Amino acid sequence: MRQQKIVAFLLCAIILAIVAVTFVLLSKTPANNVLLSYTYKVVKIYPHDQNAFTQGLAIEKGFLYEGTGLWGSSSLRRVDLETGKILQMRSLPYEFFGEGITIFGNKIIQLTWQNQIGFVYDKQTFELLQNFSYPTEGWGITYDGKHLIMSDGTANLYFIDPETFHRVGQVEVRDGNMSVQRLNELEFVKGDVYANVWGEEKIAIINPKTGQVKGWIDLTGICPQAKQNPNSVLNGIAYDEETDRLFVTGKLWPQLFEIKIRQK
Ligand SMILES: [Ca+2]
Repeated sequence: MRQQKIVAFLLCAIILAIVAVTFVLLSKTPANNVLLSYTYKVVKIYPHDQNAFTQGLAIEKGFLYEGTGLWGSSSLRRVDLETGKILQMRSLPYEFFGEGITIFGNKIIQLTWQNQIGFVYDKQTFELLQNFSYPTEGWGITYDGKHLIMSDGTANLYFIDPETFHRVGQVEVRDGNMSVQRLNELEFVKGDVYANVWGEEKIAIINPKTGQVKGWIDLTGICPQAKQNPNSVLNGIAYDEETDRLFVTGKLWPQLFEIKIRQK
């Protein structure tokens, strides 16, 4: 009888220990998260205008669309992917510092940095169709098929109705419990938002529903020819849904890269 009690006591102790260890492990693991690390393989290198201060990048039917920044040299461009040749360009007035761009149907949307004004253009002619305003800075923008998704240099992503330009939601982007600041150029890729983080050679892969970072793409050293200029940083992601190709470039980079990502 005494032996049975000891065995029962030991069993209870073991079960309690297992429960306690499981609880500790779970409490240290961010919600539903296995953070994935990716590296890259360059598939092809294309020429890129090394005077383009790239702030927004998109691709459709083999044409690159690029928004550039700086006062006095901000522009919207249609670029031939293979040659890097500028096929069409619209310059912004001097007082506007261009930021992210995205394609929405037969329109192109372009943000400005501190002007709090976005521009809507006809995709073919680059004719200015309308302006809209927003209450923060403008950094990156992409389109998920339903909403425009915008960054403003903080850890927030804002969801915007593409017809009314009203904000209809926002999420804070977090890596585990840490908020991820300085979100910059964006791209919607197969249900996720890819985001450049300003000043870093890595891209966050974000679940736009929760804001949780699912993984990081480490692009360290991808452009050895980048100018020795602190402003010449990775910024520009374009995904071609039709051909499942991913492109990246940077501000003032002489090259644009088609990459495949793979888990480390
Ligand atoms: Ca983009």
